[in-house]
Amino acid sequence: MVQDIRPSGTPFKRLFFALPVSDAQRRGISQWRRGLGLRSGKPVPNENFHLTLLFLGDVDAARVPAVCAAVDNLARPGAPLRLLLDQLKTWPRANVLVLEPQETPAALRQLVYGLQQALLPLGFEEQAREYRPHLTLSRDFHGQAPEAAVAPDFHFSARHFTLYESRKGRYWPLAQWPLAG
Ligand code: 2AM
Repeated sequence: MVQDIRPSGTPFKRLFFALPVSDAQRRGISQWRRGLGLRSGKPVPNENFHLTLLFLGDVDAARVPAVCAAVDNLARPGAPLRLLLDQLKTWPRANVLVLEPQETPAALRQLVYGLQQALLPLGFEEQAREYRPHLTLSRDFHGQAPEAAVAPDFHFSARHFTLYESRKGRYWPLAQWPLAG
């Protein structure tokens, strides 16, 4: 398998935890996005839609099993995570166009907090920024969010969360954990 290699010769992977998006929902969001007629930015490919929980960045490949083991013992919400993506926003500093929920479920905050805490002993630092659930629609986006003719109203539900590797513009699931049961 082709590996990304540090100058020191150590293989690494670019990793993040996220809630996956179902195929049906990808199609729905992509179709709705087409209706926005975006003129700025690079649209995120449908197959890459996700809701980031925690971005880890470049991690030595040999540490992936330890990352997974740390997460194995995490307290889970005990039920699917549901949220309503009903806000179209720009994040001007990150230059992204995103879908956000108006309300962030407490169980989602707890999951993200739990992930951060579980990974502290492995040397991953706590995130300085406040967690904001979002689904990125477009990157390198400049200007204001367009007026949507049809207001966003995506009822999102996740039964598990996933550790992804970002490689060559695609996201590859490495491991997943159920949220309930
Ligand atoms: P995303 O657009 O794929 O979700 C590293 O900064 C990555 O973490 C960003 O590319 C973004 O990935 C995600 N991110 C940035 N700010 C965030 C925030 N406040 N809450 C959650 N995820 C964030």
